[in-house]
Amino acid sequence: MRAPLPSPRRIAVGAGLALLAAGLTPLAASANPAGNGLVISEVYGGGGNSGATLKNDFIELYNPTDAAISVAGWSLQWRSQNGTGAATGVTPLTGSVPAKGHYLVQQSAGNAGTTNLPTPDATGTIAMGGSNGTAILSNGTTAVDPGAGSALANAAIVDLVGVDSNVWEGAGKAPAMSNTSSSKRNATGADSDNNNTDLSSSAPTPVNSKGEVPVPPVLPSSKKGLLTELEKEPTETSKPTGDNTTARGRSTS
Ligand SMILES: [Ca+2]
Ligand SMILES: [Ca+2]
Repeated sequence: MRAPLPSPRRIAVGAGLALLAAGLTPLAASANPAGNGLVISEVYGGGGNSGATLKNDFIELYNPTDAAISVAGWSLQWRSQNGTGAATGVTPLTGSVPAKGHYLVQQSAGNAGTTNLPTPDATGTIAMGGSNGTAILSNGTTAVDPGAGSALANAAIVDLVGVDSNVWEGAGKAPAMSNTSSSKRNATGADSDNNNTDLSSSAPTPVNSKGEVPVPPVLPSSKKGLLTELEKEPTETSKPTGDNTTARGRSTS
């Protein structure tokens, strides 16, 4: 009668180990391979750096579902490449991410760059690393400590992207960014919880919740022809003359 008892126990233990091996699926708030929750779709820390087109850093979210998802009370957080302990930057979020749509969180600006981001959905002041660091989407506003290595079992983390950083999801970190490249998902919204295969680096493509993208400023060099002649000639000839006249007028009187 005692012989059959160990068998079910062994099966239960075996099942538990299998779940552990599978990445603790029932406990993992950040596990979203089913495409049923928000993901961090893009991370860019080179904004305003030398050679950058965009003036600001940003983090972009994507909603792969058919219904809007509220982010009220949530936050986007940042920890540097070799950081330990809690995230050092926390940007509270408001509003919601539209169905099959994006949500743009603007971060700090640098001295270079020519183009503004489209109107952001939330704005923070985090100076993100230009080539590396960790972005965390949290379901609260308390700074999260993502630990080190794979961070798949933290209930406060909805999604995490470790860009050449000391913490990541699953099998490895996402490759480094640069002043002209962001870390973004290879397929829209696709999240297997492995940063190393889910994301790669290419030119930044920020999109806000209205679907708007950056609009480059109109530079004088692009206005060739009649418009330039009409605008430039009167300005160039009248300005020195005006200045001289004013200077002479003042010195005379
Ligand atoms: Ca994930
Ligand atoms: Ca994008």
